Amino acid sequence: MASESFSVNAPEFNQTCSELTLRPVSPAIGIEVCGFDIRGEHESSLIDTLKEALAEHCFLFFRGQELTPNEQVSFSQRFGKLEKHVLNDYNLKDLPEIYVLSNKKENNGEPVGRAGAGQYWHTDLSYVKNPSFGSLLYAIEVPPNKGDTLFANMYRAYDALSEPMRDFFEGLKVVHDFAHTQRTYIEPAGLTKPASAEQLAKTPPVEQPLVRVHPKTGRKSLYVSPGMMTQVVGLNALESQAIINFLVSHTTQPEFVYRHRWQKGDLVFWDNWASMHCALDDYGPDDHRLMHRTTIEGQNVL
Ligand SMILES: O=C(O)CCC(=O)C(=O)O
Repeated sequence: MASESFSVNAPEFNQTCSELTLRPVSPAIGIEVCGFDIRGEHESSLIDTLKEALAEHCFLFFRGQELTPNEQVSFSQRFGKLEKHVLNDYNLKDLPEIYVLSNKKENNGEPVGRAGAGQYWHTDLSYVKNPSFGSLLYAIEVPPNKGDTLFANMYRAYDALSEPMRDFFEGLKVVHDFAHTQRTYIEPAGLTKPASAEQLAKTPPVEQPLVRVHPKTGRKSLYVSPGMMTQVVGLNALESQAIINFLVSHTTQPEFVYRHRWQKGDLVFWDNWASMHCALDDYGPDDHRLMHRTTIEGQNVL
């Protein structure tokens, strides 16, 4: 069969919609919101519908968007107050709510954004006391057929546990530490400059519950961020590492995971409380990738 006859995405992903349509992206996670222009004036009832779909399915995506940074910020603010990322060198100077992820360089050699971000399983800002509720990532430039992102559904991961394991996990806390991420992933990769002492001082280790109840759905999920977790509180080092290893292998099972193949103009919105994600490191310096992220605070939302 000629290769032209293959279609990578399910055909319905590429069909436009004459009216607003919400349709599942995969059995694991996600809803595609089709027939929706982010730039429009949106009734609160419509925003509420999106909030509900997000809380239930952990991941929304909107294809074919054409957004300025201000338009992305305005839409994101309909869901809550925005964070300014602690790695502030990568926030847009005149609009610091936009955090730039990119492997591109300016003519003077300065990075356009943060290279190699999130190339390990994590959920955003799990290393702060009130972790972010959601993040929106907008694809401005993507290398063809590379640089996909994996998303995993942590409700499903919780639901699949046996009763004794759920009982054991209930009430456990885990230490999440941004400095650990820097030491383990960022510094060895050498793609971006390490966080400064001042930035690390703003992000001391925090304890997070291993099982979270989502305030909107009332459902339990595993709150797991492997790139940031260092210690299960109250367990000895061997026990703690065994539990962390188990959590990584359990939560990343294929049936909980969807792989997003980016197209320019995609806006993806994920719920950080009930999902985690991992950007794939399968492209080189000449495969240009440029994304803008907005991040919603974890307080006073929903
Ligand atoms: O670049 C990506 O695909 C994901 C980046 C990421 O992990 C993040 O923004 O938290």
